[in-house]
Amino acid sequence: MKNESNGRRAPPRVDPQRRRLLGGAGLLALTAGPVTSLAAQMVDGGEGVSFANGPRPLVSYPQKRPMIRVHTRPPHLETPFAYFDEGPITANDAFFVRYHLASVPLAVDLATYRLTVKGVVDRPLSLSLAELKGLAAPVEVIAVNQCSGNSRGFFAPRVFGAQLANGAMGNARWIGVPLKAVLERAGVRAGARQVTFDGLDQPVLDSTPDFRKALDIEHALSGEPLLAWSMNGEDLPMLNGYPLKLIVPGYFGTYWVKHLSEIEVIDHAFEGKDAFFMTTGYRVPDNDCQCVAPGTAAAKTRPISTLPTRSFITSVTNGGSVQRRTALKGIAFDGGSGIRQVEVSVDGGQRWQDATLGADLGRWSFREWRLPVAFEAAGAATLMVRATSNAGETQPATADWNPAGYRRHVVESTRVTVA
Ligand SMILES: Nc1nc2c(c(=O)[nH]1)N[C@H]1C(S)=C(S)[C@@H](COP(=O)(O)O)O[C@H]1N2
Ligand SMILES: [Mo]
Repeated sequence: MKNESNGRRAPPRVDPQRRRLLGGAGLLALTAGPVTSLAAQMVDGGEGVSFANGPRPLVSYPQKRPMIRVHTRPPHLETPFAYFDEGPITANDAFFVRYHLASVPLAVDLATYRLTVKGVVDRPLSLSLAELKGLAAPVEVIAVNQCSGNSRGFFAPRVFGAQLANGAMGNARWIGVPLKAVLERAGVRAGARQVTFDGLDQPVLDSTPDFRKALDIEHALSGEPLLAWSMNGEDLPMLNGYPLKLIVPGYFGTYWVKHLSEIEVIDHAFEGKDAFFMTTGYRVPDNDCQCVAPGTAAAKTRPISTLPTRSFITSVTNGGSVQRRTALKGIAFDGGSGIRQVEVSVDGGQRWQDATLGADLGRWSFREWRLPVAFEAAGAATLMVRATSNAGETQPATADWNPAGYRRHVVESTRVTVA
């Protein structure tokens, strides 16, 4: 993208009366005009040509600015990277969208919507959204939702799956009630082992597994997971899980079940056809690095869990240009210890300088960083950024590999031209 301000152009506006109701036609509509011209600019800037599949078009969906189309059925939208330079909170209309099942809710009627809680509990519950909101004092958390496959398109050798760049992540302020409070109201019985979560979206064919996730009972009762109805001070956008979403701070987005409608406490490890996204999908090699030699399979796997430490430059993207003296800016995050240090190199990794960290929005949040830099000469330069968490975890210089293309966390390089 040539100009940062282009990223804010022509956000598709939604008629407020349709906020909770996405017409089928609207959902599938690809608009011409501003979106198309913005797409042309993105291709110029390099973001659209990162992958062998060629340029990735921008599309318009209700409640969203132009987003990168990964696929349409079900909707899978990536955030254009330039949007991350607006600050450490990702706007609702810029937040990425991921679904697995083609039958996604286009409307939810709060008059009939219920969250049910069942299984090995003393008192099964059926709660309206209003009843849920009144069940306990609301809590607020700022946390990163990142897809396991974020940045998969950069894996070498390439792997199957959506060829994502770095925009399948976002950071928002969530308000809801602790999952723990809801489970305690239902009364978890002795012998409970896991808690499963299901949303309103459905497979089209009976033979397709439903999208359901499970957390261990200790994690579910830890006080960290939240049942949230508010995102950055507004109702959740429909495509991000209206009216209720499970927030699992520090964990990959796959656990953050959208349109949450059913919670079941079970006395065994989740299994069966509808456990597919726990027992087959979203698994990583069961070893310390969660990685294997490129091209090989893991002997043993386990469910993916927490976010590794990552950092990005947001003020300039790959293929962009910078002045001889410029202020670099970006974001860093980890799986919940918080960011201790961010280092930046403007000479391809030979020398590193400490960046200044921005406001601390909590240990689950993006942490902004800034650094004024001076280049010795005009021409090509490689910028790098490396974060270290409070837990002492830093980013590797070379990428590790796993067959599903999950958890990319290598030090990223941004190639720029110094004017
Ligand atoms: N109901 C439902 N919830 C879901 C999914 C889904 O397919 N259905 N996908 C999960 C995955 S893999 C991700 S990465 C996040 C994406 O959240 P978002 O679409 O709000 O950005 O939603 C999660 N929750
Ligand atoms: Mo995901």
